[in-house]
Amino acid sequence: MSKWSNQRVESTNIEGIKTMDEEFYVGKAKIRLVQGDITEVDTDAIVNAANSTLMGGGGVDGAIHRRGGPKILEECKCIRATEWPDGLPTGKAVMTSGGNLKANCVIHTVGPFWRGGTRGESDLLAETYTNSLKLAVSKRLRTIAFPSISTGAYGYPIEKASRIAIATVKKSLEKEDRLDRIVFALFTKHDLEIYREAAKEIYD
Ligand code: AR6
Repeated sequence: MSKWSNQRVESTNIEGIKTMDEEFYVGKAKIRLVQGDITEVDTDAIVNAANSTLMGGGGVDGAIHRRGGPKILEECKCIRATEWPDGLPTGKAVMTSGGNLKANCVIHTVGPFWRGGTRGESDLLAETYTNSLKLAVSKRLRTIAFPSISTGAYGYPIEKASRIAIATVKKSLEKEDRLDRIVFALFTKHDLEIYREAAKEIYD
């Protein structure tokens, strides 16, 4: 049986601002909702909200390649040349090293572009989380950080996306107990609040 409990813990975010982050548990796995830049997170892997070219872009993708350096792009090119010559399909996930990042690895996944919700977007978004977690487990990683996939340039409404993100991670952790810590690194206070509400709704 998985246990879900939560507590607020005081911490200092990247701007040095004291915030009350939220912590939740599914079994032994800790889920933290934090506000900040995912490139600062020191989990084993951080997840990149990439596009199917794997050649970089704006938002989280741009930040990860900037901070991580050229090694990540080189490895992405190699993946394109070998595994995915036509591009990484939406919902799938691949891994590179973390270059100069604190995280050892980057898991690149492609979220769905929001087209009104009738083109299978919710299932595809859920797949990005399950495939990223499966990949992390298959590589024996213990800790992973997610951004809010698809809710920037891809326009997925964050109220809907946050519920899918939280519910999918919970479901995966209930099946699979080899992960110790999952972090949601939300860029703005507003995004963090929305994820908090989603978590409360799903688990309370
Ligand atoms: N750390 C954490 N979250 C961030 C960061 C960061 N450094 N930067 C932005 N966000 P987006 P998408 C938030 O656009 O919607 C790229 O060009 C941001 O506020 O990064 O999946 C790719 O190459 C938002 O809430 O990803 C693709 O072409 C969330 O991360 C396309 O954008 C996701 O925004 C993918 O779009």
